[in-house]
Amino acid sequence: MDNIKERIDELIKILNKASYEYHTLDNPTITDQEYDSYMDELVRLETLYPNLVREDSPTLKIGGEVISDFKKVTHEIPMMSLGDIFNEDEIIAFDERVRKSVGDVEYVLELKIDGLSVSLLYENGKLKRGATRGDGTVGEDITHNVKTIKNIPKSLPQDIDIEVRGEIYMPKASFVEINEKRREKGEKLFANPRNAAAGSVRQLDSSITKERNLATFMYHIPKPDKYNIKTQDEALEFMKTLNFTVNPNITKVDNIDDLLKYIRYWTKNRETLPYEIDGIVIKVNSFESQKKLGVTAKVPKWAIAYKFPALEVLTQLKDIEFCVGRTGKITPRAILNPVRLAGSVVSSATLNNQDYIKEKNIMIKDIVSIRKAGDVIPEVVEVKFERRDGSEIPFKMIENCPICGTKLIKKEGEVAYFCPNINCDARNIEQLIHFASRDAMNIEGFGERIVEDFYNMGYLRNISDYYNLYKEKESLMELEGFGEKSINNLIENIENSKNNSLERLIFGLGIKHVGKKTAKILSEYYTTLDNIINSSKEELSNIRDIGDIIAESIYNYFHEDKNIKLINDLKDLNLNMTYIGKEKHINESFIDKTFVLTGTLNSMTRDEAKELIESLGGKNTNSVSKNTDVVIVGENPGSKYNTAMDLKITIWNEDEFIEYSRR
Ligand code: 1X8
Repeated sequence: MDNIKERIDELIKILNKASYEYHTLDNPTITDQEYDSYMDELVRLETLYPNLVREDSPTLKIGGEVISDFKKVTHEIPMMSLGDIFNEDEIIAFDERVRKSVGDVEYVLELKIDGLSVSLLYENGKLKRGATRGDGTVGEDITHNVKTIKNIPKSLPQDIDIEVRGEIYMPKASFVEINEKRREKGEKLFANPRNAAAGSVRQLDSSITKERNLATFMYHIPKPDKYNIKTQDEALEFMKTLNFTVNPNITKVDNIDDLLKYIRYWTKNRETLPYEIDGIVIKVNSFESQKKLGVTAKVPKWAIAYKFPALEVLTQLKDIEFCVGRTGKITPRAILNPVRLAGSVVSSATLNNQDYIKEKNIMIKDIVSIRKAGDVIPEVVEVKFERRDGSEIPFKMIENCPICGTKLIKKEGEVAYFCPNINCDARNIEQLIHFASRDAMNIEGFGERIVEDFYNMGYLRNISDYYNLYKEKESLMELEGFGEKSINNLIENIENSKNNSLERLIFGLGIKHVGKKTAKILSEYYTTLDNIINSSKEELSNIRDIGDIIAESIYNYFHEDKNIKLINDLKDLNLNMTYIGKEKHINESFIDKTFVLTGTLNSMTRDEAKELIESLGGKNTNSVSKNTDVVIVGENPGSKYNTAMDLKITIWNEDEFIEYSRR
């Protein structure tokens, strides 16, 4: 019997260690199969000897517990909140106040996790209670749910009594996955990971919480004296030895310059993290100094939260407008009361299509929350229904093109409406903008405003007009806001674009279903535009990645009189119509530098990214070392990201990578 008990203890130790390495350290040392076989052995022994089943056995099913209501718990030491500051001047003022009181000071800087605070109570090394912050004094007992969170240890490696505090959050990946499932089931979507985490913790049935994949970072010990801990960074280290997950991106600084550097770094790079943060917490490291600084009625004077510019804000939706794209597609757009969002002023947001508006039940005059999607185009997240007062105006889809008045059509299997008029001004202008855009002919200077003006003045009605603009030089120079120099620049940019490789021209033509990638495939395969024009539908559809629909669209495009004329005009104007091959521009940011990729990029595959790096003169390697020049970090990066930070290697996020590659 003693032998069996020993083996059970041993198995539990192995399984707990494996689970900790897997969930907390993200660094498994045994395979899933090994884990399963230890677990099987433990289950077998426990079935044979039920009196030896330990209270904290990992076999005990966690996540089936259902409670009838949340018990109130009183925090022995109140859970404080922090004072908020919003700009660098306030950070400097905080630092000055602290120094006035305690002299030289060391700060611990921590990421402010956008989740909800939790208190965990252990007795004799066993998890006894989990509680929310509540109003700081009285919170709610969520022990049954806390037990389902994988990186919260159920028992500690030391048999001590301790309370630790931290943040429960939902990783971005879990958030996306959970909303995906909710969408499929027709359930209401969570607005953001924070709301999703809060909703998941307030569940009576813990099996629901378990499915939500929550996680924690612990950052505070309320009674450090008991363990002879004298500073915040010792407290963090101590929690690590107890198998709690402590955020890895924590640093110590002793001067304002380094403090601001950290703040600026994370303001810029927070999107690269796999979880959301809403600021930086600045804490005086020494507990003695903390005591000296003291507290106010509500918040400590030894710590403060610097809040980032908001990623999501409320504003009023004043109106809904409709944009006509170059293919005639109609996209509704929300006109907003201008608000600051993530560092810029936003006055409109996309509404995608009429179904999206209906799904979210959006009305004109609603108060809505908006956020930046993928960090660029603002998007309406949800309506604040509780703010409605009856004056809202229901949305009605238009029936005619807002520009040319033609009756809109809806095609089989498509959600969006289209303007079918191929001479619609809006379509023409969008097509001209597209032709000059960066990924197409890359004619610098021809943005939205100028193309629209030149179109309305009659200088630019179709694509070939770009290449005849030089004839209008004298009269263009007379226009307000243009001088000889700027017109010369525009004309030179147009001239240069004549030498572009074929794929840019093909993409620029705006053939339906032909994106950048298809344009490249066609160019590589056929090498000249004439070969493409003379190809049959069958031949086209036999090319890798080109299906029947795309083949049909390409074939039809090159057999329409209007387009044949355009191509002939462009030929006469001496545009290059052959594939030049891999464009190899040597780029200062890449040449002779060593790159490492980690995480998933949104706009390209790993192989495409590697190809791009090499085409610009850079080298790819797989592991981060002192010799690495740049680490490119996508979503859900691995440990390479942390190594890069430890080694202080330059980190680019995806946008920066793309930005540098285009210079
Ligand atoms: C709130 C938070 C703190 C920390 C991280 N995330 C938060 N949401 C931290 O100290 N690392 S501290 C805190 C509070 O005291 N209200």
